[in-house]
Amino acid sequence: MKNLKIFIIAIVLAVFLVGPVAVWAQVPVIQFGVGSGGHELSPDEVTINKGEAVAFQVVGGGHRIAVYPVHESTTWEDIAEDLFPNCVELAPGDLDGLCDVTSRYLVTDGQGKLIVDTGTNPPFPVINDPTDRLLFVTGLNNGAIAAGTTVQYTFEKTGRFLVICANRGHFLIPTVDGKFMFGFVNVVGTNAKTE
Ligand SMILES: [Cu+2]
Repeated sequence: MKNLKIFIIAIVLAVFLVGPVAVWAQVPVIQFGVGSGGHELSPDEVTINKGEAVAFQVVGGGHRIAVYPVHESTTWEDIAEDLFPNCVELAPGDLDGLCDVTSRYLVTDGQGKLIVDTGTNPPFPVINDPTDRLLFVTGLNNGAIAAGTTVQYTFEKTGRFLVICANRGHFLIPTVDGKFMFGFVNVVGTNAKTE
């Protein structure tokens, strides 16, 4: 009888101590809008299993979230090279002065496939290319998502996915650190994740 009591107490403790930790560990959080200028993702790349979710925690204002599939070979540079050359460096490290956010940018992946067509502004103040887009989250009338909002999205297919802020200024203009407001989610087959 005493052993049974200890056994039950042990089970209850195990559920309380281990259960919640296991649940929290399943959904990686990407902070959406941190770093220099509040225009970076942190971390800017995560790997999950198919059928698992990522939580985008929106920090600060002005952000919209869009997700597009890209070829698995796609690097950070493959995306940035379609944005960066259109900006003029005002001073060493200061790249955000004369970037042209009104022009049309065609963003291609590691295989040269068109991923995001930004269109021009006007008429597109927000990047709104629906082709192959998996997720598009904005506030009312394409306005900004309220700061403090967490958007959780479950990835049902394996592959590599580009996550951008669909605010033209945030995506197209590099920060003083030379970063842009985009990142990647890698989705691997169930239980193939190595970490
Ligand atoms: Cu943003």
